[in-house]
Amino acid sequence: MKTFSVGVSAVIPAPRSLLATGEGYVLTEATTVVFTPDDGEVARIATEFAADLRRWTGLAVPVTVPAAATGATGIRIELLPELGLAREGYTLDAAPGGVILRASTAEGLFRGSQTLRQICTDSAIPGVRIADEPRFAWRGTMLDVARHFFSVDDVKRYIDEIAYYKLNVLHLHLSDDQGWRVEIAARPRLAEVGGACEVGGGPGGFYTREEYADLVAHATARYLTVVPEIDMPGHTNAALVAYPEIAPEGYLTEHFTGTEVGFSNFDVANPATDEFVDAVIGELAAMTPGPYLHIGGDEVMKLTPEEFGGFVRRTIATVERHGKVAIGWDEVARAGAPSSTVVQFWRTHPDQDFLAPIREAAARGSKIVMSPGSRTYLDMKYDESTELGQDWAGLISVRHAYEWDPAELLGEVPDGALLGVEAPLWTETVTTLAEIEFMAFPRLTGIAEVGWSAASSRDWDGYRTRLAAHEARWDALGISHGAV
Ligand code: TNX
Repeated sequence: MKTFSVGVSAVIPAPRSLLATGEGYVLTEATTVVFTPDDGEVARIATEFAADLRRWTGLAVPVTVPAAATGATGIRIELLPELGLAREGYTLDAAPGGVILRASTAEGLFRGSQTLRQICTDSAIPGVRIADEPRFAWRGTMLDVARHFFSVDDVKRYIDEIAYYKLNVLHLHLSDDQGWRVEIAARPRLAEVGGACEVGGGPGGFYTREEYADLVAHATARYLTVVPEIDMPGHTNAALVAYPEIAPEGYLTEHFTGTEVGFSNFDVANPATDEFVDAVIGELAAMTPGPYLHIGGDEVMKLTPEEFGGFVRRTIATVERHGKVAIGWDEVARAGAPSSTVVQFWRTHPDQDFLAPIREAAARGSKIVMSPGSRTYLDMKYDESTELGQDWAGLISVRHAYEWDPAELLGEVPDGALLGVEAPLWTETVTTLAEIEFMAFPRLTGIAEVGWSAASSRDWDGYRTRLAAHEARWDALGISHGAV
């Protein structure tokens, strides 16, 4: 993607500290990108940044390691573990004599290189001193590829767009009533049959194992962890159409193109269901380099609490047996999920009835991801005039998505229990990449800042001013977006 400067005073998410120092580093034909040490990841980050700069400025921007770069002038990218910066932290200094980006991990360098991309103009890198690190470890977005299917290329482009805002988790909702979206070799009918449907009756689709691996690699290269979700035991109509033997007795197995929820579930008393779950989770775990596997668990309406709880606990044990950490929608907190399970809060805000079990889970040791429907749901309409989207969790203006605090909402929990924030985009009404972008930007930008920036630094008026520069960039790059 082409670089487009938003200016030194418009970085989103706002850095921990940023001091504009005036005169900056002027880009010339002599400008080089120098990286150290001579390490594969550092080289890749330096090379990609230089390529971006080249596209943007038309300058040659050679990339070298220091030994080869005698007399080189320009941009230094330095991995210095001994600095002891936070995992994703970095420092950035730009002055007439040159630019230095430093971090203690390659991930920190990558995050810092996004700041550099934001502030760099076609002729200079403005004078600045930045010291930055995130507030929360989990800054995510979820894309529902089940209600409508999106191609690998579309998802890759979206990944590029969100990495620019230092998001680090892409949660893929890979299965629902309308479609199953990833090939599982041990259960081939899931993708072949379960994948051939979507909301509204379109053809659907699925990612082959190779395509899924390609998608994950694209995300990993941008330091985004892919968290795959297989939603169980409800939201499972597509799986049941493919494998009717694990449906409850009398269940009518037919493709579903509507948008109602709560009508489907596995036959949780059938041993074949546990075998099915083990096969799916085992294969998906082996295909997924990240530590997490999402088991869904939401909106199960036809099972008793005992049936639901038993299934959830067995499924979490299966996830753990395959070496992953389980995460589930907040219903799992009431189902006796062990403290190793991450709980994702999704209810409207503030709903104390739903928050109490989340706080109790946190008190028992579970980590919490906050996705309050009334703040983070990117499928909610901006206002009454928004054509796309729903409104069951309320209307969510750009300001409303920005002006809230996850710690304040969650309330008293042990230190470290709040892992971070995630903005889900359900796609019942969303059918194209342009529509994804329209619903995500600029609300997801605000969630990125909620997750990254210090609570004390957040202020709507300042944020809104910074956002204007990003809107201009989206317009220049053809990224669609809502209005502030
Ligand atoms: C609720 S939030 C759901 C999804 C829908 C969404 C629409 C959650 C865990 N479940 O199945 O797509 O509302 O906004």
